[in-house]
Amino acid sequence: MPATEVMKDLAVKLISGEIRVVDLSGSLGPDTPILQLPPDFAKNTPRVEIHKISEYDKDGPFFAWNWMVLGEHSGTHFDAPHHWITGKDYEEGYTDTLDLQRVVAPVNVLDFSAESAADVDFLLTPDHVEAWEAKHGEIGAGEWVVMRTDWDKRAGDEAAFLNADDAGPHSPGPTPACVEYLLSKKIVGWGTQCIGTDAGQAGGMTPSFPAHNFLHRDNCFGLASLANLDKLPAKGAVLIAAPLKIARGTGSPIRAMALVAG
Ligand code: 23J
Ligand code: MN
Repeated sequence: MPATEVMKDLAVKLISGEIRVVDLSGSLGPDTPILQLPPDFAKNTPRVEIHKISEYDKDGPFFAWNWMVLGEHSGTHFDAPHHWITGKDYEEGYTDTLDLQRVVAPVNVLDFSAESAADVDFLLTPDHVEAWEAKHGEIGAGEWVVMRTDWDKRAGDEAAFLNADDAGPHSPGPTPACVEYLLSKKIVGWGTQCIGTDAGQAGGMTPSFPAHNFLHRDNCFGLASLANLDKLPAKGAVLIAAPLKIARGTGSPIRAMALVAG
């Protein structure tokens, strides 16, 4: 079908609801879980704040509006290559310079929610991904890969979402070899439902935070705190994950969404 016909068809099916837009973002506000790195290791992102400017009152008679305190890496968000030292030299590695064509792409949804419920430190390996591909089809170049853990069900309870104890945070994520395997497929990026693209215990891996290290080394993108992956098919949806055009930004909160048939 010619592209002009595809566009007409898409427009009709969006209006009719035959193609649905699924919301993949969590609510962004003071209760949004925020990553907490050990304070002796690094400075942290502040909590989200929403301050009223006016609400049809003396400060603005006809209008309501707010201003915010908002870290780039807050809530459902995008990691650009410049976020990590391994990606620091990509001129197109910032939120305002990246290639927007890349962020709208087919999405592979790897459902490891049962494994993650059974083990909060569950690690996804190349063997897991290959078994998933044998069942659902190969992961292709330019595609997103996201790991379903149903961690979004914890997002209303920051302690449960971060899930930290004396040994640090506990949440599922990929092994270093898994990230390398996905990058060998030339994916555009990797997304999770947890606070970051890496597992809770990834600070102790070699290298530290392998998803960040390898993804951004290869000019690829990360997505974190994704919601509603349980509403997506394993294959067939199109993910739209566009960051704000922050000047020289390293990441951005996003309204992540997927186009889904039926
Ligand atoms: C900096 C250091 C470690 C991590 C992160 C940031 C993130 O998760 C992030 O939001 O990029 S794990
Ligand atoms: Mn981030």
